Amino acid sequence: MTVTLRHSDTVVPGHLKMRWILRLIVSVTALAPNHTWAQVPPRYAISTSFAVGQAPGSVVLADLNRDDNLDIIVANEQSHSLTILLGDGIGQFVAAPGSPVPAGHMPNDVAAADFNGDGRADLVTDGWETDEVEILLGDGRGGFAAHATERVGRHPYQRVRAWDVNRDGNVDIVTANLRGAGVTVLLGDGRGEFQNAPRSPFAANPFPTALARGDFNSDGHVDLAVTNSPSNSGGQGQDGLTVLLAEPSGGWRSAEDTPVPTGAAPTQIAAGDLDGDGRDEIVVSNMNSGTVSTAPLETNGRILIIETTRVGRHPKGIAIGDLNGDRKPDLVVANNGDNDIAILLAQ
Ligand SMILES: [Ca+2]
Ligand SMILES: [Ca+2]
Ligand SMILES: [Ca+2]
Ligand SMILES: [Ca+2]
Repeated sequence: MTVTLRHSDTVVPGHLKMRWILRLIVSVTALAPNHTWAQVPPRYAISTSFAVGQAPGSVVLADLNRDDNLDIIVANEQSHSLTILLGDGIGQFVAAPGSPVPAGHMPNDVAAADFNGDGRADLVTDGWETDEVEILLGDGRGGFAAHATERVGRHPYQRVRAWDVNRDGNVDIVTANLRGAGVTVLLGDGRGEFQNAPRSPFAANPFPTALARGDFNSDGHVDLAVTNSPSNSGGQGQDGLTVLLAEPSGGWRSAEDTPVPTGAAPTQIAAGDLDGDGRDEIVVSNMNSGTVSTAPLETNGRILIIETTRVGRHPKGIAIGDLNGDRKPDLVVANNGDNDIAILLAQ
């Protein structure tokens, strides 16, 4: 592991009451001695490799057969199928009966949740070409059967998520529609059926590429945030961030003056309460700027963009969590162009 102490690239926005210092860049290939402050990342060895379908895209972990061992779902875009691998809890996997499971047309992303309330995990996949999501119901043993398709916006590519967005106890489905300039919300009835939320899809500006949820104005309703990345999608428009605020009557409306410009090619997004003020903030990785932006919603409803710090080349994946046990949320960013990750510890 190589550990490089970088300059303190801090931001101290007055009302954010928070600063991050880019503390270390962790390369996953070697180990540097005598750095007690740097947690040594786990080392990995490939235990087994499994053949899956063609052009596997997303991979998701869930316990599909209720044995408390995590199982693996892989979306095979070019084989139009899902590979289901059942885990034994000690690192070995076997293909579930019926795997690979046919799944729509060009599934790229997949999410697992119980859509029909039988306690068994179900799946939803996106369909790049058909502008649909496909819902597959689980049998609790790792098998899945096609249940329904639901039309969403154009090219729901790579972003299908399952949450209870309206907090009625039933899991819903959300897609960001890359070429539909919108977000589709399908409300579940808890019995496996879905219907578009009133007024869905919700306008979310051109080329939404990534999706996160949070309560950005602390009104108790789940809001949505998407990155808009026309520069990275062969399109026209403003790279930036769009926040869709939940309306008490249902539905979402975009916050004022969106998309708010971020760095270049905002690619991934995460949300969480970064500063402990009870409202969630948004973080975005700007792939072509090499930076991360932080975005709180101000009390006047406007989004403030703070381009926090340089993290590396082509940052993509971003995640929030308390990495050092001080109860402050830290950030991890995957630098696609550097083959390393940046860890930003909250100060
Ligand atoms: Ca399992
Ligand atoms: Ca189920
Ligand atoms: Ca719901
Ligand atoms: Ca809200």
